[in-house]
Amino acid sequence: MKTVITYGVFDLFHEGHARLLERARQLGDKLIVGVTTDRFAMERGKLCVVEPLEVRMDNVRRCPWVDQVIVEDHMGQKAEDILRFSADILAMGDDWLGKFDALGDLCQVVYLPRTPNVSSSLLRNARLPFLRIGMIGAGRIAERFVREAGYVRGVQIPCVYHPNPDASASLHGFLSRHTFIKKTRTLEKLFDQTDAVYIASPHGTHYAYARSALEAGKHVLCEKPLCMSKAEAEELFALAKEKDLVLMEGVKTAYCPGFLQLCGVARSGMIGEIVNVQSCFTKLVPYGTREWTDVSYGGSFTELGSYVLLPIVKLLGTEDTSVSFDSVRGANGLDVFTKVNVRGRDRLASGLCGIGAKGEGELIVSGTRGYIWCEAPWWKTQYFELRFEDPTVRKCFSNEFDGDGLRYEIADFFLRIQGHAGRDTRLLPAESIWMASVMEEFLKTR
Ligand code: C2G
Repeated sequence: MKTVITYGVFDLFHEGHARLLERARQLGDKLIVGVTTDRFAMERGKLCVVEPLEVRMDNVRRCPWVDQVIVEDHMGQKAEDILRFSADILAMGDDWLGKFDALGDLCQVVYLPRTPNVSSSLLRNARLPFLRIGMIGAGRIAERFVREAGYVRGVQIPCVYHPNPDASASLHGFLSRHTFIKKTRTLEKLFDQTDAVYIASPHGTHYAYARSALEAGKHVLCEKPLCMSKAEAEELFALAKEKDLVLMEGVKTAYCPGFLQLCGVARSGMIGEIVNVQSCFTKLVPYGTREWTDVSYGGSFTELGSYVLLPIVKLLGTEDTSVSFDSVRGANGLDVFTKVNVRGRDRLASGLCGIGAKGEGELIVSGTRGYIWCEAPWWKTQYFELRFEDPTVRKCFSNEFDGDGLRYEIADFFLRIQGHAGRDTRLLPAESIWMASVMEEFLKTR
C-alpha cells in the first residue's frame, strides 16, 4: 500500500488541479490532499483566494482520485503529515520544483508538470483580465503603491496624473524610476486609459478627484482621509452605489490579516465586554514638509487620525458617539500633537497622534475580563497578546504584515471590482463616513 500526499489551495477548482490529482493518485494506492487555509495561503503570498476553505475542500473531495482531504494551516505541517500518515510520496506541481527537496529525508518527493494555460488567477480575473489603475499623485505613498501593486497579479499601472507635470520634481523622479508609467496632463486622458484610480494627492484634493473619477465611471481607491466632511463622504458613497462602482478608503491597516484577527479576538468575548480602546500613532516628521506647512490640512490629526480612529470605529461603532479633542499647536496653528476622546454607547476610547512628539505606538483594548495589547507599530499589526489579571496567563498571536502592507488593500480592491464577495466588510462606508465626520469636527477646533 503506497500513500501519496499533495497540497494546494485549489481556488476555483479547474482542469489543472484535476489532472494534478489524477496523476498524483496514479503514483500510489491512496491519495491524501491537504487544502491550504486562506490565512496560511495569505502568509505564503497568495492574497487573492476567493473561495472559502469549505468550498475548496468540497471540490477536492468530489474528485474521484481523492481518498482523504485534510486542512493545511501551518508551516512545517508537511513533515508532520508525512510521518503521521506514513506517506511514501509527496507529489507537487513543478511550479514548486526543488522547493520541497528537504522532505526527501522523510519520503520520495515527485514534481509533476503543470497543465499549461489554466490557473486560478485567470479564472479569478474573468471580468477584467487586467485592472488598469491610474494614479493621481506621485509622492511618497505613490511610490510604495507601485511597489506593492506588483504583488497583486492582474493589476497594471499605465499612467499617472499630475496637475502640473512639468514643474513637479517628485513626478520627474517617479517617472524616471517607473518607466512603464506614463504621465497624463488631463484627468480625461487618465480616465480614458484606466478602469480605476488610486488617489494619493494632498488631503484637501481627495474629494474632488474622487468625485470626478466616479462620475467618469471609474472605481476609486483613495488614500486616507477620504474626505474632510461627513456630507462629502456621504455624497461619494451614494454616487459609487448609484453607479455600481467600488469606492474604498485606503487605511491599509483595515485590510491586513493581523488587524482583522485582532478585531475578531476583541469581539469574541475572551476579554469580556469591551470597555475602552486606546490607540497611539506618532511619526516625527521633518520640518518644512506638507504636514508642518499646509495650514488648511496639515498637522498631526489630519495626517494620522484615520489610523487611530480605525480601531475605535471598529470596536465602538458609528452610532451615538460624541467626540472631543485636545491639541498642542505650533505657531501657525497646526497641531503638533492631538488627543481625541470618543464616547460610545457604553464604551470609551482615546487616540493620540503626533508629528512633533513621540509616544509608544501601541493599541490596547480593555475589557471586563482582560485586555488586548498590540505591540508597536500596531497599525502594521503583527504581534498582540491577550492579558489578564493574573500576569502569568497570556495568549500570543502573530501575523505576517508583508512589505508596506498596501498589497492587502489593493488585493481587496481588485477582488471587489472582479465581483467576488466577502471583501467588502473590512472598512464599511458608514465607518469611512464616521471618520470623515470626526475630521470635520476636528477642523472646527482650529
Ligand atoms: N496545478 C497544475 N496545473 C495548473 C495549476 C495548478 O498542475 N495549471 C497544480 C499545482 O502545481 C499544485 C496544485 O495544482 O500542485 C494546486 O495548485 P494551487 O491551488 O495553485 O496551490 P499551490 O499554490 O500550489 O498550493 O502548501 C502548499 C501550497 O498550498 C500549494
